Amino acid sequence: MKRRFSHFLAGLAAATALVAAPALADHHGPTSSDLMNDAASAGDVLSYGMGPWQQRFSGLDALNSDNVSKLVPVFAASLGGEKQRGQEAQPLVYDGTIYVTGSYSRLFAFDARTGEKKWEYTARLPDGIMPCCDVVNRGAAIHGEKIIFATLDARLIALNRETGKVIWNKKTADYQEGYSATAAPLIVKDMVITGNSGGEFGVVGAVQARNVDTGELVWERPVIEGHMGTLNGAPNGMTGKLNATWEGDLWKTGGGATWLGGTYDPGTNLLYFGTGNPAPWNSHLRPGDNLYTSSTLAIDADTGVIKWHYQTTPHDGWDFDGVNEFIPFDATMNGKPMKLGAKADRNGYFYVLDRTNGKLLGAHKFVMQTTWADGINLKTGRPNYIGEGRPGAPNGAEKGKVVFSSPSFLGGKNWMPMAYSQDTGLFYIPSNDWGMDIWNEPIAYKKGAAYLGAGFTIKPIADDHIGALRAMDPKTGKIVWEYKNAAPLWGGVLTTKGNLVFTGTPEGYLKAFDAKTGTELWKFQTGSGVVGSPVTWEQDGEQYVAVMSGWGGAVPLWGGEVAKTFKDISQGGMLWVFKLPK
Ligand SMILES: [Ca+2]
Ligand SMILES: [Ca+2]
Repeated sequence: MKRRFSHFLAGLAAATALVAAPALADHHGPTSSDLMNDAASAGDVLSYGMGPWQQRFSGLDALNSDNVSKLVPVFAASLGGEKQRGQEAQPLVYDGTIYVTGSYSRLFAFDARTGEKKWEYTARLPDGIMPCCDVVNRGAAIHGEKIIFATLDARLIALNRETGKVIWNKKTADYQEGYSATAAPLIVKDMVITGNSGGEFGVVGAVQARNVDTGELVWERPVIEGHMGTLNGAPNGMTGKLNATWEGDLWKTGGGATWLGGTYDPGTNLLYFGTGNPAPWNSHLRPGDNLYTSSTLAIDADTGVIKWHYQTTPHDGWDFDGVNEFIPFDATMNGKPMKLGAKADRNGYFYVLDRTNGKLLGAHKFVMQTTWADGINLKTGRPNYIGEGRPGAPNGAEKGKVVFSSPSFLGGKNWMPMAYSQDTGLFYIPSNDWGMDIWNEPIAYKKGAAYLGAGFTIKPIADDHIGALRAMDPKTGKIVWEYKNAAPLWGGVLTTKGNLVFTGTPEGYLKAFDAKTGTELWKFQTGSGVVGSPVTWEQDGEQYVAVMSGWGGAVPLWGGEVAKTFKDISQGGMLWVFKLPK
């Protein structure tokens, strides 16, 4: 009991720090204030990332590195259906119900004590949707009586969380132009904030804020310079400066999809959204930095105005989307307490920024090899590019010079979210060591068609692993420990005050590690690859852990020569829930 009580006090302190007054319980469901307090409320998991900072850190320690070896399943619940594929969702837990999204734009409600299905909603998807990288969904958002998720045909749907009946259903973009949506929505100040997918089809990345009760648009901010933002139906200024870093009309199909959603810092009122690759991949067709692609943007939550940007890969030529989660954290650096944020980028570097102004404070390689750049210049913030690392320009109709590039376009880290422990001060990065042969080809934009102008083959670069879970000290850039995995890691990470780090593997295991040393302490075979994000919460006085199992995602579609590490993995679609025996 001592442990739980101390956690309660810590939670109370954190809650007071985040919101001025504790919100009164609303019998209709969680309020926006409850969502801001999610990291401290141990009895529920109300948001993607377990709080607006999305640190994926739980203050619970009843389950810990001393007893995790005894962890056993409570139940498993099947998503059913003839079609399975990747299950990348993070569960939400509220009021005795576990909510999970499934492949093919489905949403399920399960009894959190028995695993019995309460209801299921399946979106009716049109023919001709164009998801680039499997039919996945990463999670839902909860607010009041609603549960909200995005669908593969670029819609946002709010359901009654008790019945599964539709409350509102809004088109966010045109799927026939190549738009889709897979990220979990973020709820801030009674607005649903979402990005868009489709960077491989020449779409224009944008962030939208909608009224959570009606689904009506409040503001929109396109992230490619030259496009106009809106606020309450009126123009609200151009993004950047027309043609400053794009030639001609290329900005009209410039990419920069904001496909992984964002984080939010209540202290600065800033939303942090990453932006995807510029379109097309063939960089010789678009001279310039191509702002704001492959960047982190800080956006005013009330107006949708961009307050600062930091571009990780100016003039990207390798599909280094900059979408990865930017996680706010507070730490003392150079003797000074600072408001920081960190991102482990597709390009293989881990960036630490001042989250109030975007100033670069550190950039550290977290993968075995980066062939495209030799470090990041801390003064200019720009990569030290290696000229021969860029694939060559096509010669007429012939493809350009093939180069070997590492990381591969699937990234030093892809979508799968890292975690930050307030206890150890370490980030836990689910990373991959792999390279690719890449070359450029001629291409012209055609609505609704792939807009790459490039070809590739993914290759392993190590004998003993592709995946590597790495503990990164954000102050020093030192990798404190690493766990190597044969197949590429593709699932999210959870860390707890119980000195634990959880993540899944394509080989089918959910694993627990000692947060300080990386020693593997526990594993459980779920029957299919784990590419979802685990969560933990307290229920009836016990600590629970849940994760989705179901192999899929981008790797089996694009895996090239690394496919042999996962060729025998079975598909699936199960929610697994664990606790210690009584
Ligand atoms: Ca919570
Ligand atoms: Ca991309």
